[in-house]
Amino acid sequence: MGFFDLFKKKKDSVEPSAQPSQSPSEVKPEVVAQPEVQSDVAESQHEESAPAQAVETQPAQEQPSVEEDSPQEQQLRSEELSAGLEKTKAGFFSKLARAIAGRSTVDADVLDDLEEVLITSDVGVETTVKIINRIEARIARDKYMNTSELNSILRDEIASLMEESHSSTKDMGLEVKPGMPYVMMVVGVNGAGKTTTIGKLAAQLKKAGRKVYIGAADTFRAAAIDQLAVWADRAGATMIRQEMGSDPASVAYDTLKSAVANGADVVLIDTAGRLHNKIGLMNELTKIRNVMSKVIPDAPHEVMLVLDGSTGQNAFEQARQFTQATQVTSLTITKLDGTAKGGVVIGISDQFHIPVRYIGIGEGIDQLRMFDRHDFVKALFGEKK
Ligand SMILES: Nc1nc2c(ncn2[C@@H]2O[C@H](COP(=O)(O)OP(=O)(O)OP(=O)(O)O)[C@@H](O)[C@H]2O)c(=O)[nH]1
Ligand SMILES: [Mg+2]
Repeated sequence: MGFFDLFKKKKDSVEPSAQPSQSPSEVKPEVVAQPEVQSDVAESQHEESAPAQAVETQPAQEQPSVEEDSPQEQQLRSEELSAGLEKTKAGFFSKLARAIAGRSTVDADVLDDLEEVLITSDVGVETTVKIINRIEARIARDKYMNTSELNSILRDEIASLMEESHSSTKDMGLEVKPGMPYVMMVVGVNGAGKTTTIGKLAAQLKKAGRKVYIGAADTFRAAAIDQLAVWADRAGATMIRQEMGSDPASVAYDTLKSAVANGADVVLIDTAGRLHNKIGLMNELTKIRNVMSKVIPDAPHEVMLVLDGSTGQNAFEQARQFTQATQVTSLTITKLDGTAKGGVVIGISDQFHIPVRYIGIGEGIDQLRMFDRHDFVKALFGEKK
């Protein structure tokens, strides 16, 4: 099957919903102030901080753990992924099809055009050069490559450039251990999709039977806290908040204390994206981390940077800045549903050597996918023939 056939083979079964089935703004959170159990890990400096107000958005009812999807569910998920990446796929393949039209062998001209296709698909210059070099090496070895083989070779090379992101699909890939909550701090610029991603992730963890606590450490705007409360409510997670303007580190501290005292499995900490310079960002993130490690010595277990995939090259720049400001251990690339710039996933994963944990393919609560490099190339290129 050639590129044209692949490109023509349109997915018609599942379309990504542009709107969430129920927008967070339509849901009124049921806020029940409930005093948290105090644990004895409190440090004196924090005891004077404003008392945490726990928002129990839904009775914490344990649900049976969901292990693996059925083959039908897997099929549906891969169709949804394919539909979510439709714009990237269409952009890439139409350019690629144009680049190889009327040519049978992969020669220098085809490689030049392929280079341009990859760069204009936001894969990034460094990663593009790497891909081209690998293909050149294969041609040098095999002496000849026809253009119909290029598809399969590109797929293999692209998959091998990306980091493996999960060792298991259990608990959305997080290594949740009994006895101590798994703590994830979520960072990223304003509007990248941090709060939405936390809401979606909390919902999926809850579905897998986990007790989830969310810390509203983005204290810049009251609306930010309220938005998170709506997501926590929908997900069935407990949110710990303080007033707007309070110290984010203090909120993070209160959240961890409550989570430990109440036997939570996972803690997700939302942070603000509105920090005007790198020093300010670094100081704030360092402060939050230090305070958390006073409650759980190895917390945070994960610092996840959320990047808006539709910003293309800008997402690379944000990754650069955040990796300089703090130790980032995983990535989520959001908004891949509305953009043809999905190639950023390939370049960012390769250049920063940070695994992409999740991708966002819509605003809906279930439109966060665990990233799997093989599923990703399959969704972009279609099944291997
Ligand atoms: N289409 C689409 N929209 C998304 C996705 N993820 C987030 N969004 C939208 O992006 C917008 C910003 O998302 P937020 O979660 O508020 O972003 P944030 O990083 O928390 O922003 P601040 O709190 O302002 O720092 C919202 O309108 C979300 O619905 C996605 O995967 N696809
Ligand atoms: Mg937010």
